[in-house]
Amino acid sequence: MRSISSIVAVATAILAVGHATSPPSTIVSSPGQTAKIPGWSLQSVLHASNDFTELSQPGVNVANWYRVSPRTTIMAGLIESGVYSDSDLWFSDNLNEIVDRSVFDTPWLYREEFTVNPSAGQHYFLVTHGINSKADIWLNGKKLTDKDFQEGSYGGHKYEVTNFLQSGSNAILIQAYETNYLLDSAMGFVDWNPYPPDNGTGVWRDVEISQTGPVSLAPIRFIHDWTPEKTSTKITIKVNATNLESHSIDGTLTGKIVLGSQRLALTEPFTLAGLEEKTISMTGQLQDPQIWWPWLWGDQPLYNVSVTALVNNEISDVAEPRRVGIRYIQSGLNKFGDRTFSINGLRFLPLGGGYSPDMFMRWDTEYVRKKFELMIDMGMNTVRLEGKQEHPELFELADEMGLMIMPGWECCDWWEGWTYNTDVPEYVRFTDHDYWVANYSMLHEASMMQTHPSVLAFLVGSDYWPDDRAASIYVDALKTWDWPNPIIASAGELGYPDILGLSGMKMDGPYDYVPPNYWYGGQVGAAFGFGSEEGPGVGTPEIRSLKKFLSEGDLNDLWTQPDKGLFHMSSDVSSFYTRSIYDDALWNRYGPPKSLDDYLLKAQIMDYEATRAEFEGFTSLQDASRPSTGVIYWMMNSAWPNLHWQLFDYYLNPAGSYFGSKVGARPEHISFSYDNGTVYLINRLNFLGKGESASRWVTIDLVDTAGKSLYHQRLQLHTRPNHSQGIANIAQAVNNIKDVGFLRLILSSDSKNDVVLSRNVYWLAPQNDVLNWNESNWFYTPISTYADYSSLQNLPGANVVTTGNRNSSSESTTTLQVHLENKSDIPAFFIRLVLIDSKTNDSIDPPFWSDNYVTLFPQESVDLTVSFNSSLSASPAVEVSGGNIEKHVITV
Ligand SMILES: *[C@@H]1O[C@H](CO)[C@@H](O)[C@H](O)[C@H]1NC(C)=O
Ligand SMILES: *[C@@H]1O[C@H](CO)[C@@H](O)[C@H](O)[C@H]1NC(C)=O
Ligand SMILES: *[C@@H]1O[C@H](CO)[C@@H](O)[C@H](O)[C@H]1NC(C)=O
Ligand SMILES: *[C@@H]1O[C@H](CO)[C@@H](O)[C@H](O)[C@H]1NC(C)=O
Ligand SMILES: *[C@@H]1O[C@H](CO)[C@@H](O)[C@H](O)[C@H]1NC(C)=O
Ligand SMILES: *[C@@H]1O[C@H](CO)[C@@H](O)[C@H](O)[C@H]1NC(C)=O
Ligand SMILES: *[C@@H]1O[C@H](CO)[C@@H](O)[C@H](O)[C@H]1NC(C)=O
Ligand SMILES: *[C@@H]1O[C@H](CO)[C@@H](O)[C@H](O)[C@H]1NC(C)=O
Ligand SMILES: CC(=O)N[C@H]1CO[C@H](CO)[C@@H](O)[C@@H]1O
Repeated sequence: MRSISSIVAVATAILAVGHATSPPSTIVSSPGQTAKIPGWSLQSVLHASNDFTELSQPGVNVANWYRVSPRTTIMAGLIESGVYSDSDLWFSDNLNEIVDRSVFDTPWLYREEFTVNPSAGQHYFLVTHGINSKADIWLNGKKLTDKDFQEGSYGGHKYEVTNFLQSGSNAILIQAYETNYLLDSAMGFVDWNPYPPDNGTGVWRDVEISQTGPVSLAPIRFIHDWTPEKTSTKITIKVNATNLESHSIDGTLTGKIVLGSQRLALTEPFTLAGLEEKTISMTGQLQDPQIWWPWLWGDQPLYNVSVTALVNNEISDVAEPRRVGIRYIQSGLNKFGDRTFSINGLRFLPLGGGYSPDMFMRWDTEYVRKKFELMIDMGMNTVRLEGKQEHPELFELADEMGLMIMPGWECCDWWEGWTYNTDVPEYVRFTDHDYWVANYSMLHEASMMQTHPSVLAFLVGSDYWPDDRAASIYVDALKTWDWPNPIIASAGELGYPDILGLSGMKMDGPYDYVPPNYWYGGQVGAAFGFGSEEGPGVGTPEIRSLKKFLSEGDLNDLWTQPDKGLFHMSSDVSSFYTRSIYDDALWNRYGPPKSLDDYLLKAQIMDYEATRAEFEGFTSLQDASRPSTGVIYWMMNSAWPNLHWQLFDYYLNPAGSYFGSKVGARPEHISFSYDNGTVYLINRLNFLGKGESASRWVTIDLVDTAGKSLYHQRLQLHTRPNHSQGIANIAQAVNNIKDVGFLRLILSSDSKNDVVLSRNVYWLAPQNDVLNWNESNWFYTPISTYADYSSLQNLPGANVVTTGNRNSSSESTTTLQVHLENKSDIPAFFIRLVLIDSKTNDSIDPPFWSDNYVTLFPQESVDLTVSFNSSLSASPAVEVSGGNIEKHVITV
């Protein structure tokens, strides 16, 4: 530890230099301004002075501390500073090996200096939005708050600091205390992945400084009374204003709501008694409001809202600018007690995935934008956040892109410390203080989310429901913020608080492998009701991604040690540390792998059919006698390079699970029920004339492995928006399959099949997998007899001619067209196309394929397109490989 006297000596020298250069600019300089602390110096208490009075004064030399970005957990800061690198940390089991964990058992310090020039009548605030897991904050040698108040990942507070500041340099010092997921209000990873070595400790969200006049404003609340069919809506903006002076103050609140030429100006005079806080409302009428829709159904018009408090005709404060959307959400339980949603009066079937942040909570707007683009490309419409609410930008992205967000609290740790929760240790129980933290967390997150049209509902519990005391705290906090959306007790149905009632959401698994016919089985997690988190446990990355994080030994284990615990699966305390259940199915259904390549091909085939069946199950049965009402795939993506529970990998490469989902979630689609041979016509579009129907043609073909036709049928029929209907049953034809048959369903809008809306190919065995439903547990249903697809290994080779050309290029996006032609009389099975850079042989991620992992019938040809960000490669190529074709590369 360095001595204080040397710190002071160096500091003096630095100040002297400071005087010689131009004075630093002020962080805020007029009322209504808010600025983020632009970065931090970061150090462990083990390597810093313990005299915080001194350390939190301006001028201290912290040149040998780490210099990090404004939102940075300790691990994120150490990576940013080059102590660790992603590629090293992620490789093999390095995360367990190379990190010095001893430094995370004690607090860390975040320090920064900023300049203000306060004068009389001005007020200054320090605003936090959550620090992991709790913190003391010092300003200019004085303690502002301590860890019993500034507590929780979502504990945001606004501190008046006027009396702490001085003209010129000011210093802020934050001591962030180590996080224990079971005892602290934080963001745990449960069984998702190994825990970050620092448990996410640190200043993970922004810290801001704001300046106001005598009256300050809180964030706004946006309320409207629009319901479908109304051509005009009442708009109300509410905001809490606080008089910071001890005498009464008169002022005016002004608001502007702007979208293109639509503009609503609001104004409201106010009087505040000394030190009074009160809600001020402004109301106006908006003619012909532009309505916000989920992406599949319409546009996402967003109105800019700005609100200013004027005192003596001068700006006293400006509320944080927000963009709002006008839409109408309803939710309830149907007669089976299943959760339903409608948006703008239309039945809404949530199809989505569970979101994971980066393991070190690093926020990258462009990375998340790409995740959302991939979701939309797959046909998904909903993102579930289980306890990882990230930042306002996530909601802004969703607002702009038309994705619905289902935020909520997390399971299995502090957040569910209820007396009846037997899944956490008995010492994990809410104290009075924990209820207090929960209240502040809910208030803060409500303030962040209230204005966002993308928010579908808030889940105040995950596996367990909050007890009555916590439930009423959450509900009151949400109501305080005029929460306009459904509030749901939990993501499961173990129990519920009276104030909220049943959730109507099931959490019965699966989380591990189940075969495609599972989803039609009418039991446990099958496609009926609302599945809040479920999936067949798949998501195997392709080889180029695997090589980035697995050693030769790990890669070898993957196909030779099917029961081995693997570091890149879930955490080692979970039921998902091995791939045993999945591998059993792979070995039995597709035959023992002969090589890593063979294993990965079979894994992609399994992943594809598994995710396709889940989404087809939930979409085809939306009008069944007990309808499916929504499903959240477990999980959409991973916190780190992972081997399962994802629809695209950490590097944004899509593989089998992605393209299976993309087919299964097509808005207009034709699908096959593995269970009883029904062919379904699926329509999730709501706009096709709202209830009108349109003419469609369906072509059904079944061939054997030699390409010989076993069945052919052509139907003309009508599709109805927002409906799924059984249109044929081909169970008898499927019974004629000897070893494996190929079923192709084509849906087109014209008699010549020129406009194909959906093309969908299945490989089918004579016997389905047999599920042992009675042995179902919370994470899967065992298979007692496996379907036999092993003859797919012996398909004769098919001759597929592949050509590519550059379809279009712009500065931002390049689109390639790939033509595939099967010149053979036999099917060409499971052709996977990988977009690569021809110079580096790396994959170009993310690629947006119109379709991929396709199976071609004899003599069939298809045209596919792929688009990617032009900056990623100037020399793209496509690697072609698959079931029964030779691997080759075509340059484009
Ligand atoms: C992280 O939290 C777990 C409890 O979930 C605890 O056992 C562990 O000690 C914590 N790690 C640190 C560095 O505090
Ligand atoms: C709305 O605000 C954004 C910035 O938040 C700005 O880019 C945009 O031009 C504004 N739109 C209108 C219609 O004022
Ligand atoms: C606004 O102020 C009133 C009066 O102090 C208070 O009851 C209410 O909880 C505040 N609302 C918000 C959203 O902070
Ligand atoms: C939650 O916090 C708000 C704001 O401080 C307060 O008005 C309310 O009484 C608190 N609720 C409970 C149950 O403590
Ligand atoms: C097939 O199963 C669905 C439910 O999954 C059922 O509605 C339908 O009647 C069944 N059809 C036949 C022909 O058994
Ligand atoms: C969508 O289908 C449901 C169930 O059949 C029906 O209640 C609803 O009115 C339909 N909505 C539209 C817009 O067709
Ligand atoms: C499953 O359990 C039910 C109810 O206990 C029983 O009726 C049925 O025979 C069982 N099925 C099998 C295959 O064991
Ligand atoms: C690009 O591909 C699309 C879809 O196949 C096609 O309609 C379009 O004509 C192609 N454009 C060019 C320039 O080749
Ligand atoms: C290599 C191969 O399978 N070639 C076949 C391609 O398709 C044509 C047309 O069916 C056959 O004649 C070839 O034998």
